[in-house]
Amino acid sequence: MSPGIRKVEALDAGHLVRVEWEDGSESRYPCVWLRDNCQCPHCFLHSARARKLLFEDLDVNIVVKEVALADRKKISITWPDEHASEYEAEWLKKRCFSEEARAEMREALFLPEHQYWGSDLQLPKMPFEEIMYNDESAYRWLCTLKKVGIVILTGAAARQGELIKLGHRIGFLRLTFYGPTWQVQDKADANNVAYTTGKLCFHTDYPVLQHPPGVQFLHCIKQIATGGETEVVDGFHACNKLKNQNPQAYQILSSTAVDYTDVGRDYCDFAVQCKQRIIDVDSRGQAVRINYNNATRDTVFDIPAEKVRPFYAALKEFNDLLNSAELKFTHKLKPGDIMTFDNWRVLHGRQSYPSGSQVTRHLEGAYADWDVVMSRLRLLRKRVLNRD
Ligand code: OGA
Ligand code: NM2
Ligand code: ZN
Ligand code: ZN
Repeated sequence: MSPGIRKVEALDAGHLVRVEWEDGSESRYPCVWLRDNCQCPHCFLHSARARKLLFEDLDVNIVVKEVALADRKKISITWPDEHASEYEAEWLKKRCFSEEARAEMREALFLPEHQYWGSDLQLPKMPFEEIMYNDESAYRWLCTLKKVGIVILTGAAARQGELIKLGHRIGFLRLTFYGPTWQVQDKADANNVAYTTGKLCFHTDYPVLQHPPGVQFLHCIKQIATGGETEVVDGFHACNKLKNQNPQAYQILSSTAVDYTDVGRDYCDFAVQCKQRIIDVDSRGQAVRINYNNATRDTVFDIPAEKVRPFYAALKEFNDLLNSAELKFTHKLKPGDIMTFDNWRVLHGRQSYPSGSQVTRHLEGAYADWDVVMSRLRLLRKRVLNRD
Protein backbone atom coordinates (compact mmCIF):
# COMPACT_ATOMS: atom_id res chain seq x y z
CA MET A 1 0.00 0.00 0.00
CA SER A 2 1.37 3.41 -0.89
CA PRO A 3 1.22 6.24 1.64
CA GLY A 4 -1.47 8.90 1.42
CA ILE A 5 -0.83 12.40 0.14
CA ARG A 6 -0.25 15.20 2.65
CA LYS A 7 -0.06 18.12 0.26
CA VAL A 8 -0.14 18.97 -3.44
CA GLU A 9 0.97 22.18 -5.16
CA ALA A 10 1.88 23.58 -8.55
CA LEU A 11 5.45 24.79 -9.11
CA ASP A 12 7.52 26.23 -11.95
CA ALA A 13 4.74 28.56 -13.20
CA GLY A 14 2.29 25.65 -13.38
CA HIS A 15 4.58 23.34 -15.38
CA LEU A 16 5.15 20.98 -12.45
CA VAL A 17 3.03 19.38 -9.74
CA ARG A 18 4.67 18.55 -6.44
CA VAL A 19 3.16 15.84 -4.27
CA GLU A 20 4.14 15.54 -0.62
CA TRP A 21 3.53 12.07 0.78
CA GLU A 22 2.46 11.28 4.33
CA ASP A 23 5.82 9.59 4.99
CA GLY A 24 7.54 12.94 4.31
CA SER A 25 8.92 12.08 0.86
CA GLU A 26 7.95 14.00 -2.28
CA SER A 27 7.47 13.41 -6.00
CA ARG A 28 7.42 15.86 -8.87
CA TYR A 29 5.34 15.34 -12.02
CA PRO A 30 5.71 17.41 -15.21
CA CYS A 31 2.28 18.77 -16.22
CA VAL A 32 2.66 17.79 -19.86
CA TRP A 33 3.02 14.19 -18.68
CA LEU A 34 0.02 14.50 -16.35
CA ARG A 35 -2.17 15.86 -19.12
CA ASP A 36 -0.90 13.21 -21.54
CA ASN A 37 -1.85 10.52 -19.02
CA CYS A 38 -5.26 11.75 -17.97
CA GLN A 39 -7.20 8.62 -16.99
CA CYS A 40 -10.67 9.92 -17.82
CA PRO A 41 -12.72 7.89 -20.34
CA HIS A 42 -12.35 10.65 -22.89
CA CYS A 43 -8.53 10.41 -22.80
CA PHE A 44 -8.02 6.75 -21.90
CA LEU A 45 -9.64 3.54 -23.20
CA HIS A 46 -9.83 1.45 -20.04
CA SER A 47 -10.81 -1.78 -21.83
CA ALA A 48 -7.53 -1.63 -23.79
CA ARG A 49 -5.55 0.09 -21.04
CA ALA A 50 -4.36 2.44 -23.76
CA ARG A 51 -4.25 6.15 -24.47
CA LYS A 52 -7.07 7.53 -26.59
CA LEU A 53 -5.75 11.05 -26.47
CA LEU A 54 -4.17 11.99 -29.78
CA PHE A 55 -0.76 13.56 -29.72
CA GLU A 56 -2.11 16.26 -32.05
CA ASP A 57 -4.42 17.28 -29.23
CA LEU A 58 -1.72 17.53 -26.58
CA ASP A 59 -0.37 20.98 -25.78
CA VAL A 60 3.23 20.24 -24.84
CA ASN A 61 3.52 23.61 -23.09
CA ILE A 62 0.46 23.05 -20.94
CA VAL A 63 0.27 24.40 -17.37
CA VAL A 64 -2.26 23.56 -14.65
CA LYS A 65 -5.05 25.97 -13.89
CA GLU A 66 -5.83 24.41 -10.53
CA VAL A 67 -4.56 21.48 -8.52
CA ALA A 68 -6.22 20.16 -5.38
CA LEU A 69 -6.15 17.26 -2.98
CA ALA A 70 -9.47 15.44 -3.55
CA ASP A 71 -8.87 13.25 -0.50
CA ARG A 72 -5.63 11.79 0.82
CA LYS A 73 -5.72 9.09 -1.87
CA LYS A 74 -6.40 11.25 -4.92
CA ILE A 75 -5.48 14.58 -6.55
CA SER A 76 -7.53 16.50 -9.07
CA ILE A 77 -6.34 18.92 -11.73
CA THR A 78 -8.26 21.44 -13.77
CA TRP A 79 -6.62 22.40 -17.07
CA PRO A 80 -6.92 25.83 -18.77
CA ASP A 81 -9.64 24.49 -21.12
CA GLU A 82 -11.61 23.26 -18.03
CA HIS A 83 -10.83 19.59 -18.77
CA ALA A 84 -10.62 17.79 -15.41
CA SER A 85 -8.26 14.97 -14.48
CA GLU A 86 -7.92 12.81 -11.40
CA TYR A 87 -4.93 10.75 -10.34
CA GLU A 88 -4.87 8.11 -7.61
CA ALA A 89 -2.09 8.21 -5.01
CA GLU A 90 -1.01 4.65 -5.70
CA TRP A 91 -0.96 5.24 -9.47
CA LEU A 92 1.18 8.36 -8.97
CA LYS A 93 3.54 6.69 -6.52
CA LYS A 94 4.38 3.91 -8.99
CA ARG A 95 5.17 6.49 -11.65
CA CYS A 96 7.35 8.74 -9.49
CA PHE A 97 10.21 10.18 -11.57
CA SER A 98 12.92 9.81 -8.92
CA GLU A 99 15.98 7.74 -9.82
CA GLU A 100 15.14 5.10 -7.19
CA ALA A 101 11.47 4.77 -8.12
CA ARG A 102 12.31 4.41 -11.80
CA ALA A 103 14.97 1.80 -11.04
CA GLU A 104 12.46 -0.14 -8.96
CA MET A 105 9.84 -0.09 -11.73
CA ARG A 106 12.45 -1.04 -14.33
CA GLU A 107 13.51 -4.04 -12.25
CA ALA A 108 9.92 -5.16 -11.71
CA LEU A 109 9.05 -4.90 -15.40
CA PHE A 110 12.20 -6.30 -16.99
CA LEU A 111 14.13 -8.33 -14.37
CA PRO A 112 17.41 -7.03 -15.80
CA GLU A 113 19.64 -8.59 -13.14
CA HIS A 114 22.02 -11.25 -14.44
CA GLN A 115 23.85 -13.77 -12.33
CA TYR A 116 27.08 -14.53 -14.17
CA TRP A 117 28.59 -17.99 -14.10
CA GLY A 118 31.51 -20.01 -15.39
CA SER A 119 32.60 -23.64 -15.08
CA ASP A 120 31.35 -23.44 -11.46
CA LEU A 121 27.70 -23.23 -12.65
CA GLN A 122 25.24 -24.94 -10.34
CA LEU A 123 22.98 -26.00 -13.19
CA PRO A 124 19.38 -25.13 -12.18
CA LYS A 125 17.04 -28.12 -12.58
CA MET A 126 13.28 -28.44 -12.11
CA PRO A 127 10.81 -31.22 -12.87
CA PHE A 128 8.99 -30.65 -16.18
CA GLU A 129 5.71 -31.87 -14.65
CA GLU A 130 5.88 -29.31 -11.90
CA ILE A 131 6.31 -26.26 -14.12
CA MET A 132 3.50 -27.53 -16.36
CA TYR A 133 0.93 -27.71 -13.57
CA ASN A 134 2.15 -25.40 -10.81
CA ASP A 135 2.16 -21.64 -11.38
CA GLU A 136 4.65 -20.90 -8.64
CA SER A 137 7.12 -23.42 -10.12
CA ALA A 138 6.57 -22.03 -13.61
CA TYR A 139 7.24 -18.53 -12.26
CA ARG A 140 10.47 -19.72 -10.60
CA TRP A 141 11.50 -21.45 -13.83
CA LEU A 142 11.13 -18.27 -15.88
CA CYS A 143 12.79 -16.04 -13.26
CA THR A 144 15.80 -18.36 -13.18
CA LEU A 145 15.86 -18.56 -16.98
CA LYS A 146 16.05 -14.76 -17.08
CA LYS A 147 18.58 -14.36 -14.28
CA VAL A 148 20.94 -17.31 -14.85
CA GLY A 149 20.18 -17.90 -18.53
CA ILE A 150 19.73 -21.66 -18.32
CA VAL A 151 17.41 -24.15 -16.61
CA ILE A 152 17.06 -27.89 -17.27
CA LEU A 153 13.56 -29.30 -17.02
CA THR A 154 13.77 -32.96 -16.09
CA GLY A 155 11.51 -35.96 -16.51
CA ALA A 156 9.73 -35.08 -19.75
CA ALA A 157 8.63 -38.05 -21.85
CA ALA A 158 11.34 -39.27 -24.22
CA ARG A 159 9.24 -38.64 -27.31
CA GLN A 160 8.39 -35.81 -29.66
CA GLY A 161 5.64 -33.40 -28.67
CA GLU A 162 6.74 -32.24 -25.22
CA LEU A 163 7.95 -28.88 -26.59
CA ILE A 164 4.58 -28.23 -28.19
CA LYS A 165 3.09 -28.61 -24.70
CA LEU A 166 5.77 -26.32 -23.26
CA GLY A 167 4.90 -23.80 -25.96
CA HIS A 168 1.26 -23.85 -24.88
CA ARG A 169 2.40 -23.33 -21.29
CA ILE A 170 4.11 -20.04 -22.14
CA GLY A 171 1.79 -18.97 -24.98
CA PHE A 172 3.25 -19.96 -28.32
CA LEU A 173 6.51 -20.99 -29.96
CA ARG A 174 8.39 -19.08 -32.61
CA LEU A 175 7.98 -20.53 -36.07
CA THR A 176 11.10 -20.47 -38.25
CA PHE A 177 12.15 -21.93 -41.60
CA TYR A 178 13.15 -25.12 -39.73
CA GLY A 179 9.55 -25.66 -38.61
CA PRO A 180 7.50 -25.14 -35.43
CA THR A 181 9.82 -27.65 -33.74
CA TRP A 182 12.81 -29.32 -35.39
CA GLN A 183 14.63 -32.62 -35.09
CA VAL A 184 18.36 -32.52 -34.33
CA GLN A 185 19.71 -35.80 -35.67
CA ASP A 186 22.11 -37.00 -38.31
CA LYS A 187 20.42 -36.48 -41.67
CA ALA A 188 21.41 -37.30 -45.23
CA ASP A 189 22.10 -34.13 -47.22
CA ALA A 190 21.75 -32.08 -44.04
CA ASN A 191 20.48 -28.54 -44.64
CA ASN A 192 22.28 -27.40 -41.46
CA VAL A 193 25.53 -28.46 -39.76
CA ALA A 194 23.47 -29.17 -36.62
CA TYR A 195 21.91 -32.11 -38.49
CA THR A 196 25.19 -34.02 -38.74
CA THR A 197 27.30 -35.89 -36.17
CA GLY A 198 29.98 -33.19 -36.22
CA LYS A 199 31.17 -31.04 -33.36
CA LEU A 200 29.36 -27.70 -33.05
CA CYS A 201 31.58 -24.98 -31.64
CA PHE A 202 30.03 -22.38 -29.35
CA HIS A 203 27.22 -20.57 -31.11
CA THR A 204 23.92 -18.84 -30.68
CA ASP A 205 21.15 -20.12 -32.93
CA TYR A 206 19.89 -18.26 -35.93
CA PRO A 207 21.88 -15.01 -36.07
CA VAL A 208 20.84 -14.96 -39.72
CA LEU A 209 17.42 -13.74 -38.59
CA GLN A 210 17.11 -10.02 -37.98
CA HIS A 211 15.48 -10.79 -34.63
CA PRO A 212 17.09 -14.05 -33.48
CA PRO A 213 15.00 -16.24 -31.15
CA GLY A 214 15.50 -15.11 -27.55
CA VAL A 215 14.85 -18.44 -25.93
CA GLN A 216 15.71 -21.95 -27.05
CA PHE A 217 14.44 -25.34 -25.90
CA LEU A 218 16.40 -28.54 -26.59
CA HIS A 219 14.61 -31.72 -25.56
CA CYS A 220 16.75 -34.83 -25.40
CA ILE A 221 14.81 -37.80 -26.75
CA LYS A 222 17.68 -40.16 -27.42
CA GLN A 223 21.30 -39.87 -26.31
CA ILE A 224 24.35 -41.78 -27.49
CA ALA A 225 26.68 -43.47 -24.94
CA THR A 226 29.85 -41.85 -26.24
CA GLY A 227 30.05 -38.26 -27.49
CA GLY A 228 27.33 -35.68 -28.03
CA GLU A 229 28.03 -33.81 -24.77
CA THR A 230 26.59 -30.31 -24.49
CA GLU A 231 28.76 -27.30 -23.72
CA VAL A 232 27.43 -23.95 -22.56
CA VAL A 233 29.06 -20.63 -21.70
CA ASP A 234 27.75 -17.38 -20.26
CA GLY A 235 28.30 -15.03 -23.20
CA PHE A 236 27.68 -11.84 -21.20
CA HIS A 237 30.26 -12.92 -18.63
CA ALA A 238 32.70 -13.61 -21.47
CA CYS A 239 31.97 -10.19 -23.00
CA ASN A 240 32.80 -8.44 -19.75
CA LYS A 241 36.06 -10.35 -19.59
CA LEU A 242 36.89 -9.51 -23.20
CA LYS A 243 36.13 -5.83 -22.60
CA ASN A 244 38.66 -5.75 -19.74
CA GLN A 245 41.24 -7.99 -21.33
CA ASN A 246 41.15 -6.55 -24.85
CA PRO A 247 39.00 -3.42 -25.31
CA GLN A 248 40.13 -3.19 -28.93
CA ALA A 249 38.78 -6.67 -29.75
CA TYR A 250 35.53 -5.83 -27.95
CA GLN A 251 35.23 -2.63 -29.93
CA ILE A 252 35.72 -4.49 -33.23
CA LEU A 253 33.19 -7.25 -32.41
CA SER A 254 30.60 -4.80 -31.16
CA SER A 255 30.87 -2.53 -34.20
CA THR A 256 31.61 -4.74 -37.22
CA ALA A 257 28.56 -5.91 -39.17
CA VAL A 258 29.08 -9.56 -40.08
CA ASP A 259 27.19 -11.14 -42.96
CA TYR A 260 25.18 -14.29 -42.24
CA THR A 261 23.55 -16.55 -44.79
CA ASP A 262 21.16 -19.50 -44.76
CA VAL A 263 19.86 -20.93 -48.02
CA GLY A 264 17.97 -24.19 -48.40
CA ARG A 265 14.62 -25.80 -47.78
CA ASP A 266 12.88 -27.25 -44.75
CA TYR A 267 9.48 -25.96 -43.54
CA CYS A 268 9.54 -24.13 -46.84
CA ASP A 269 12.35 -22.98 -49.09
CA PHE A 270 14.48 -20.11 -47.84
CA ALA A 271 17.26 -17.68 -48.79
CA VAL A 272 17.96 -15.66 -45.67
CA GLN A 273 20.66 -12.99 -45.38
CA CYS A 274 21.44 -10.69 -42.49
CA LYS A 275 24.07 -8.38 -41.10
CA GLN A 276 24.68 -8.65 -37.36
CA ARG A 277 27.32 -7.45 -34.96
CA ILE A 278 28.68 -10.46 -33.05
CA ILE A 279 28.28 -8.50 -29.81
CA ASP A 280 25.25 -6.21 -29.70
CA VAL A 281 25.64 -3.54 -27.03
CA ASP A 282 23.40 -0.97 -25.35
CA SER A 283 24.14 2.76 -25.06
CA ARG A 284 26.54 2.06 -22.17
CA GLY A 285 28.51 -0.54 -24.13
CA GLN A 286 27.04 -3.48 -22.18
CA ALA A 287 26.43 -6.64 -24.20
CA VAL A 288 22.71 -7.27 -24.73
CA ARG A 289 22.79 -9.96 -27.42
CA ILE A 290 25.39 -12.29 -28.89
CA ASN A 291 24.90 -13.11 -32.59
CA TYR A 292 27.46 -15.76 -33.39
CA ASN A 293 27.22 -18.92 -35.41
CA ASN A 294 30.42 -19.75 -37.23
CA ALA A 295 28.59 -22.15 -39.56
CA THR A 296 26.24 -19.58 -41.07
CA ARG A 297 28.73 -16.69 -41.13
CA ASP A 298 28.73 -15.81 -44.82
CA THR A 299 31.70 -16.16 -47.17
CA VAL A 300 30.62 -12.70 -48.35
CA PHE A 301 32.18 -10.24 -45.93
CA ASP A 302 31.19 -6.67 -46.60
CA ILE A 303 34.07 -4.77 -44.93
CA PRO A 304 37.23 -3.16 -46.35
CA ALA A 305 40.09 -5.66 -46.89
CA GLU A 306 42.38 -3.97 -44.35
CA LYS A 307 39.85 -4.54 -41.59
CA VAL A 308 39.58 -8.27 -42.20
CA ARG A 309 42.65 -9.48 -40.32
CA PRO A 310 41.99 -7.38 -37.19
CA PHE A 311 38.43 -8.75 -37.21
CA TYR A 312 39.63 -12.36 -37.29
CA ALA A 313 42.11 -11.64 -34.50
CA ALA A 314 39.32 -10.17 -32.36
CA LEU A 315 37.01 -13.10 -33.02
CA LYS A 316 39.81 -15.57 -32.20
CA GLU A 317 40.30 -13.82 -28.87
CA PHE A 318 36.56 -14.03 -28.08
CA ASN A 319 36.30 -17.66 -29.21
CA ASP A 320 39.33 -18.58 -27.04
CA LEU A 321 37.68 -16.90 -24.04
CA LEU A 322 34.44 -18.82 -24.60
CA ASN A 323 36.42 -22.05 -24.60
CA SER A 324 38.54 -21.23 -21.54
CA ALA A 325 38.31 -23.88 -18.81
CA GLU A 326 37.29 -21.15 -16.38
CA LEU A 327 34.16 -20.20 -18.37
CA LYS A 328 32.78 -23.24 -20.16
CA PHE A 329 30.48 -25.77 -18.57
CA THR A 330 30.03 -29.28 -19.93
CA HIS A 331 26.93 -31.38 -19.40
CA LYS A 332 25.51 -34.45 -21.06
CA LEU A 333 21.76 -34.34 -21.65
CA LYS A 334 19.75 -37.44 -20.73
CA PRO A 335 16.54 -38.59 -22.40
CA GLY A 336 13.71 -36.59 -20.81
CA ASP A 337 15.87 -33.50 -20.16
CA ILE A 338 14.77 -30.22 -21.72
CA MET A 339 17.51 -27.60 -21.75
CA THR A 340 15.85 -24.17 -21.73
CA PHE A 341 18.22 -21.25 -22.24
CA ASP A 342 18.68 -17.62 -23.19
CA ASN A 343 19.78 -17.77 -26.83
CA TRP A 344 20.79 -14.09 -26.74
CA ARG A 345 23.20 -14.70 -23.87
CA VAL A 346 24.24 -18.34 -23.52
CA LEU A 347 26.30 -19.86 -26.30
CA HIS A 348 26.00 -23.60 -26.72
CA GLY A 349 27.91 -26.32 -28.52
CA ARG A 350 28.10 -30.09 -28.73
CA GLN A 351 30.83 -32.67 -28.98
CA SER A 352 30.87 -34.82 -32.09
CA TYR A 353 29.52 -38.34 -31.92
CA PRO A 354 30.02 -41.46 -34.03
CA SER A 355 27.77 -41.83 -37.03
CA GLY A 356 25.84 -45.02 -37.60
CA SER A 357 23.18 -46.46 -39.85
CA GLN A 358 20.48 -45.95 -37.19
CA VAL A 359 19.48 -42.76 -35.38
CA THR A 360 21.63 -42.93 -32.23
CA ARG A 361 20.98 -39.44 -30.90
CA HIS A 362 17.88 -37.30 -31.19
CA LEU A 363 16.97 -33.90 -29.76
CA GLU A 364 13.80 -32.00 -30.50
CA GLY A 365 14.29 -28.24 -30.54
CA ALA A 366 12.07 -25.17 -30.51
CA TYR A 367 12.32 -21.41 -30.08
CA ALA A 368 10.35 -18.77 -28.24
CA ASP A 369 10.62 -15.00 -28.18
CA TRP A 370 11.57 -13.17 -25.00
CA ASP A 371 8.46 -11.00 -25.41
CA VAL A 372 6.28 -14.10 -25.02
CA VAL A 373 8.33 -15.58 -22.17
CA MET A 374 8.47 -12.31 -20.20
CA SER A 375 4.76 -11.77 -20.76
CA ARG A 376 4.05 -15.19 -19.20
CA LEU A 377 6.47 -14.42 -16.36
CA ARG A 378 4.62 -11.18 -15.49
CA LEU A 379 1.23 -12.89 -15.59
CA LEU A 380 2.45 -15.77 -13.41
CA ARG A 381 3.95 -13.30 -10.94
CA LYS A 382 0.69 -11.43 -10.73
CA ARG A 383 -1.16 -14.66 -10.05
CA VAL A 384 1.41 -16.08 -7.60
CA LEU A 385 2.04 -12.89 -5.64
CA ASN A 386 -1.44 -11.51 -6.29
CA ARG A 387 -0.06 -8.20 -7.44
CA ASP A 388 1.46 -6.45 -10.50
C1 OGA B 1 21.52 -26.99 -32.68
C2 OGA B 1 22.40 -27.40 -31.57
C3 OGA B 1 23.02 -29.09 -30.01
C4 OGA B 1 23.13 -30.56 -29.89
O1 OGA B 1 20.77 -27.84 -33.18
O2 OGA B 1 21.57 -25.80 -33.04
O3 OGA B 1 23.11 -26.60 -31.08
O4 OGA B 1 23.47 -31.01 -28.80
N1 OGA B 1 22.33 -28.68 -31.16
O5 OGA B 1 22.92 -31.27 -30.87
N1 NM2 C 1 18.56 -25.33 -36.33
C1 NM2 C 1 18.98 -26.18 -35.23
O1 NM2 C 1 21.86 -20.66 -36.69
C2 NM2 C 1 21.55 -21.82 -36.94
O2 NM2 C 1 21.55 -22.27 -38.09
C3 NM2 C 1 21.23 -22.70 -35.79
C4 NM2 C 1 19.19 -24.00 -36.30
C5 NM2 C 1 18.86 -26.02 -37.59
C6 NM2 C 1 17.13 -25.11 -36.25
C7 NM2 C 1 20.68 -24.02 -36.12
ZN1 ZN D 1 -9.11 13.35 -19.76
ZN1 ZN E 1 22.39 -24.59 -31.68
